[in-house]
Amino acid sequence: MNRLLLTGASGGMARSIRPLLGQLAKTVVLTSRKEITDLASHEEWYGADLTDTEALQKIVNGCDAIVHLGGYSVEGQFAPILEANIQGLYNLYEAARLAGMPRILFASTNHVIGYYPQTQRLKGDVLHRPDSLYGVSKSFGESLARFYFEKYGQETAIVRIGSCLEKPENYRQLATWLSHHDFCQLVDKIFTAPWLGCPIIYGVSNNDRSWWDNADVSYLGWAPKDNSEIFAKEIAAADPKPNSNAPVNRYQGGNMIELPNFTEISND
Ligand code: 15L
Repeated sequence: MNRLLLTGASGGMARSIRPLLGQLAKTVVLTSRKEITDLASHEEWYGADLTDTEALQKIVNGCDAIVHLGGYSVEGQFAPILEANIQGLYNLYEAARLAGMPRILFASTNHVIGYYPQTQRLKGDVLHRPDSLYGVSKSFGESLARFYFEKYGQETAIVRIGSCLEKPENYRQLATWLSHHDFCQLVDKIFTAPWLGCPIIYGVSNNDRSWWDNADVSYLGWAPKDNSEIFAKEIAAADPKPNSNAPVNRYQGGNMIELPNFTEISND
């Protein structure tokens, strides 16, 4: 690959995959609102907002692949979510369509299915049960990706990311954890697969306690290696008696369900 674009490039997840992206493409184009100064020799940075259609078009032009981590990634009020995850995502897909439809990895979230109980095992084709306005905006994103695939043939890997962290920090994350290493392997599989289509993939490591089933996307050959079980004792020591009635321990979306109404959340 010649040029690979990474949006939302100043965030934590982006930082974890930057070294890998350098192995996938000659030039890695980073874009974010916040400036990135620690550029490697194969990286270029362009400041842009997803609402700036002209700037976005210039950045997307000439790219062979897009890892889209940009956007609003927590619960909040509607205006900024609308701007980044709905209008902004539409702008990205239009820019991609006009630029010849480079393959896209769309960072969706487990919060599109957050209201399912933790006792249920899910495949990618279940009905959405979003747990937040943020989750609703990602549901829109999944639909938009599917629409561009059906109408134009735009390939997208819809990745419903669990909890992509250095290590799990509570009981719920023993199920939802996605290690940085496994995420890197997934990115590699998505962009090297001869055919991708528009699959829904749960972004989760090989955790004994996972609630998600990726059997439908076995054709990608992704075999996550890490298992959160090695952190289970540490978590049990910190919290020996988790409250089984607390939403964080009942619903897949965890503490997103416990948040106050979005109108009460400050976006600062
Ligand atoms: C997400 O989608 C969020 O971006 C992140 O802040 C966490 O809430 C994560 O999901 C999770 O469910 O652990």
